Amino acid sequence: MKLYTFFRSSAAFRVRIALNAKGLQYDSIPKAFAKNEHRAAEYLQINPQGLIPALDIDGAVLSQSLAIIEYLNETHPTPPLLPTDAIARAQVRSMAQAIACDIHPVDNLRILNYLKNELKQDENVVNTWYRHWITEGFRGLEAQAREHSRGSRHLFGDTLSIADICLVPQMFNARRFKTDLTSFPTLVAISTHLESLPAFAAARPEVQPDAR
Ligand SMILES: N[C@@H](CCC(=O)N[C@@H](CS)C(=O)NCC(=O)O)C(=O)O
Repeated sequence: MKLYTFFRSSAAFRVRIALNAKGLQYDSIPKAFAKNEHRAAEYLQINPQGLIPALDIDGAVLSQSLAIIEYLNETHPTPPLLPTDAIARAQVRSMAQAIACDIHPVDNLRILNYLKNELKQDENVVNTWYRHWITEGFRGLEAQAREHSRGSRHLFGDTLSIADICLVPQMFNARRFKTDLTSFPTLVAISTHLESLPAFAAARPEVQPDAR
């Protein structure tokens, strides 16, 4: 398998965690955002959405991190990343999507670039925007975590899920942009535990080959 990735891409970070959790080997093909390699014609032929990540499985290319992770989960069921109970499964997806569909898209690089370059907003405004949407999203997620987490080690119950896989990269971004996390002690505790697990540690941006 070939993963089109960028060390700081949080959507690629999610897929790296899932691949590691499933014990799957893959080759990293970095695409540098600073050089706009994710918008180059060569990459658009691979992933017409022009976003990172994409996963090439023997010539079949998948895009969208949650679609990729669900594919990996279906084809490599151990360890499971979704509960068997349908209600629980929907609750896990709700938490994963609160991050992947509500927080992450409005803080994406192309949005920040549009604010900066087209709307002429300065760095202070852009960073305030960034933190605002994390804070908004984390507020609801903290309440869901308090309800569903058992022991503040995972977002749902006491096993790994796609919600955990979305949380750690988002927490990484929150810290990078110096978001005040004092209102989110459950999320911080869960993320701290998850970050200590080998699958998460090996997926961290700073240890990726293209980070050096
Ligand atoms: N919903 C997509 C989001 C993918 C995405 O936005 N990736 C970011 C990096 S985390 C990207 O490629 N950004 C490039 C840009 O905004 O120009 C997914 O989950 O895969």
